Formats: sequence, C-alpha cells, structure tokens
Amino acid sequence: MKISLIGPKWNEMINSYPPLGLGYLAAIAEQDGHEVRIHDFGLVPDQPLAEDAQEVIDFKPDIVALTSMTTSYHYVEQLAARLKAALSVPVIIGGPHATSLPDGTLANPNIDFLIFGEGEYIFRDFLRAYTAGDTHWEQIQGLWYKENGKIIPGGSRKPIEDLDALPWPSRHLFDLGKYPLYAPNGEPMLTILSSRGCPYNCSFCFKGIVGRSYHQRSPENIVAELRHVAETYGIRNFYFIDDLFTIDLKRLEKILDYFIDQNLDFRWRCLARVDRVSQPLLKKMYRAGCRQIHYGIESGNDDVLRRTAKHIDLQQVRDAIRWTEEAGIRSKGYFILGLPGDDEATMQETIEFAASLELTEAMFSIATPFPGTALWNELVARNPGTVYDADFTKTYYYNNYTAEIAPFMNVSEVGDAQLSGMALQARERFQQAREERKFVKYFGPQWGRRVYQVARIKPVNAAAKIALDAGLFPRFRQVQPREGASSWA
Ligand code: B12
Ligand code: SF4
Repeated sequence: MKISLIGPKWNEMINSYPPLGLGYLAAIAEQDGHEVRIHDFGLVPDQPLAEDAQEVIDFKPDIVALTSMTTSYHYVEQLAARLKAALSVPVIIGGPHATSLPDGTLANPNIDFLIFGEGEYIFRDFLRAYTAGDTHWEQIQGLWYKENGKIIPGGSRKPIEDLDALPWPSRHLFDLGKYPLYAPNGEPMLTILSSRGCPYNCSFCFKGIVGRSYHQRSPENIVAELRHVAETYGIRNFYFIDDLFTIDLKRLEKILDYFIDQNLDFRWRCLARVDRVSQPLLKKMYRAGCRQIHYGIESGNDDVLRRTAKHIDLQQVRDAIRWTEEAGIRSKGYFILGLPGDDEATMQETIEFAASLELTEAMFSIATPFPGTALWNELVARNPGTVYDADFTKTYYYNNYTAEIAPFMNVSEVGDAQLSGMALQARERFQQAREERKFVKYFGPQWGRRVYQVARIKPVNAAAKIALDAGLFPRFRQVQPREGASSWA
C-alpha cells in the first residue's frame, strides 16, 4: 500500500528538524513492505494549501495519515477537507492534538480514524487489518473510529516498554538537507530520541502521549543508531530531544562511558532539569561531547514557580547554570511569562533572574493553556464553561519575535498588551546583560559596567566594531568563546 504521512505547517516558521514521530511511524510501515512518503509541509510554510494538497494527491496514497499539535490543527482540518474531497481513502490522525481531544477531533467529518497516544503498534495493527480487509476495528486497542457517524472510543494502550524493539526512524524519507538545524560551528545536526516520557507533571506540559511513564532505550541501541546516522549521513552533531535526558543517572553514566571509551567524535546537546545535574556529571558530559544543555527554568519568582509544579527552586537553577558554564557547556534557559500568579513585578523578577544567569541563550514564551494540561483546567476553573473552540494557530511562538506577539488565553494578572510588551522587553534585557558580562569579564567588575555604558553610545559602538574587526583588542574576542564556533569544538 502507498501511505502518505503528513507533517502540517503552523505559521511562517520553517520546521527546524524532521518530525521524528512520523519517522518512527514510517519505519513501522516500511517494515511491513508499504511504500511511504513523508510530506513535511512545515518545510514550506509559504506554499499555498492547494499545492500542499496536490502534492499528496499526486502520490495517489491508499491511506492518508496526519499528525497534529493543537497549534497546527486548524491547518490539518483544511488539508483533510481537501484530501477527503479528492481521494476516497481513509484519513487517519494521531499526535498531541488528537490525543488531547479525541472526540472533538473525530467529530470532523473528514477524519475517519484516530490513534490515541503512542502510535507505532496501533498504526501497525491498523495497517495490517486494513490490508487484510478486516474491519473489526474494536479489536485494535487505542484505535478510535466511527460507525454510522457515531464515535467509537478505542481506549488507550500501555506505553511501549521495550523501545529497543522499535525500528529507528526512517530518516531517508526526509529531505534532510532542507532542515535548518545546525551546530554552532555551522555543521548540520540531527535529532535523536533516547527515551520517552517524564515522571513529572508541570502545569503547562501536555502529558497525554505516554502519561507520566518513563521508558528508555539501552545505551547499546542508542550508540548503534548514532553510529548508523553518522555513517549514512556524515553527521557528527546530535540533539537529544528526550523530555529529560539526564533523569536516569545510571543509564546516563553508561551512555557517557560509551562515548568516552569508544572515542566517539560526536558533539551533542540535550534537555535537562536543573535538579538532575551535578558538577561531576556535567564535567563528564563535556568529556563525552556534550556542548549545550537546554534547561526549563520557567520563572524567577518562587511562588509562581511553585504553582507550575516544576519542583525546582531558584538556587538549583543558579547552581546548575554556573556548573554548566564551568564545565564548558553552553546553556539555554526556557522561561515562561504570564503564568498564573504572574503580575508585572513577578515577571520583572523573571526577566532580571534570567539576566543574572550565565546563560548562553534564553527563550521567553508566553504561557498558553493547552487542552489536557493543568493550566487548561485552571483556565476552565476561572472561566467556567470554557470549551476548546479557538484557533490555536495564533499561539505565541517564542522564536518569532518579528511578528505580532499576542498572548493567547491569558492566564496572568496583567492585560494582553502589557504581557506582550514584557516578552519583548525580556529578550532585549537578556541580550543587554549578556553583552555587559563580556565587558565585565574583560575589564573587571569595577570598570566593565562603565565601559559597557560608554560602548552602548552609537558612534562609540561603531568605532569599537571597526577596531575589533581590524584585530585590535584580540583578548576581548576571547572572552566570548561560548558564542563562537570554538566552544562546539
Ligand atoms: C520536538 C518538539 C517540537 C519541535 C518540533 C519540530 C519537529 N519537527 O520535531 C518544535 C521545537 C518546533 C516544537 C514547537 C512547538 N511545540 Co513542541 N514538542 C516537541 C517535543 C519535545 C518532541 C516531539 C517528538 O518528536 N516526540 C517524539 C515522537 C516519537 O512522539 P510524537 O511526535 O508525539 O509521535 C508519536 C505519537 O504522538 C503518535 N503520533 C503522532 N502523530 C501521529 C500521526 C498518526 C497518523 C499516527 C498513527 C500516530 C501519531 O505516534 C508517534 C510515535 O509514537 C514534544 C514533547 C514530546 N515529548 O513529545 C513537544 C510538544 C509536541 N510541543 C508542544 C508545543 C505546545 C509546542 C509549541 C506550541 C510551543 C510554542 N509555544 O512555541 C510549538 C508548536 C509548533 C507547531 N509546529 O505547531 C506540545 C504539544 C501540545 C499540544 N496539545 O499540541 C508538546 C507535546 C510538549 C508538551 N509536553 O506540552 N515542538
Ligand atoms: S515540563 Fe519537562 S519536567 Fe515538566 S512535565 Fe514536561 S517534560 Fe516533564
């Protein structure tokens, strides 16, 4: 059978790396001999909908399978309508949006089947039954469908325990050269998943796919995939997109030992919690090739942070960022503005807290209550009767500072305009603090700040740039190694 797996677009942002979920589903289908094409329309945000649809229609698939986050569901609905009209084949959907609102999603007349949660084995069972002409859908746990227009819920399956048994994502089906994910030294980078799930339950996080379970692949299996990707695509930079790469320290130590003992020349980054790193661990991670860690810091105000149920405190943040910097690893902090309890003062604390940390990068998002999260429940409690009926395309995207920034379903104590303004201010303040730090490092704490103030005056700044480019003050360039390619070496 021919299967179209579709990655939707959302806004004008280009999808920065391949959607691994579709890669896994493709691998499962390919194992059974199906011909699969992945259409990642997130790579062509400006392409009109009609052209997206035509691309799928031209492939003449026997099955159309769509993934969707809540932010891209509006687009998915439009595409599904076009495909359903042009092709008389089943349309199947999965992913975070489908899993968070299965009834509402399946109520769409252009969607026939829905896969709830982790998809590989449910998808495989569906394809096998469909190929065999077996329509006993009720026998496939986790498959939701319709009978005479009535939605038949298929429940859910237990998360997959043996992740090593899954085939690796079919990366050959992605147009890998088109994804703009690069290491700081300009070399291409690819993503990999070494575990699934996370036992925590932060208020803003959607946990529907694997719940609070946590399953991991063996170090041997991970290293084998890395080697395979390195040999096949000539890649040596990796991004572990696991929710929490550092949670199981025993497993992590084993992975690091592999990297070190086998002299693997890989450079990588990962996501971690500030309370799941230590000084010796970070040093070892550096030796094993780790060059950047992304931390969810969320807020600089204790009370607001407590209300997110993140279960970290500000001292843990300070320690983790300092240790990361000392270990020679770049760090990126994710912050959220507009959380419940956030007013101007608390958000100012967050902004100043971010500015005070030795982070290489910071990202400031605006809190958005996604259905299925505690934040959504809070929104509903405050506004009884709230239902999902909005177009989440308008959700604020932290990367997109150029477009209009509008909070979406504001749950903070301030108005929309003020919240937007603070998100912009946060970014500027962080950049300014990072710049100032360079001067402090070079001129010392007493003079650094003063010289920085002078250097901000436009003509002085322009003259300083010319001097630096001409090779004067070479040591000044050296105090910023974390921002150059050298720190990835
Ligand atoms: C990587 C990632 C991104 C990347 C996506 C790039 C890419 N191409 O991968 C980037 C950084 C761009 C991103 C952005 C955003 N993200 Co994001 N992201 C993730 C993350 C961390 C991993 C996704 C992943 O690859 N998972 C691993 C694969 C194996 O799982 P999967 O994709 O869920 O697919 C499995 C199942 O869902 C199912 N399935 C999925 N699709 C389909 C389709 C079919 C037909 C079938 C049968 C099954 C099926 O089977 C798959 C295999 O088991 C998840 C968190 C997470 N742990 O999943 C959040 C997550 C998906 N993101 C989320 C959010 C909120 C966002 C943003 C809105 C954040 C923001 N404010 O800017 C934006 C929206 C972007 C958009 N395009 O709409 C939420 C989604 C909530 C929701 N209800 O939609 C998640 C779940 C985080 C969370 N826990 O809250 N994200
Ligand atoms: S935000 Fe991170 S730590 Fe919190 S529940 Fe989500 S994945 Fe887990």
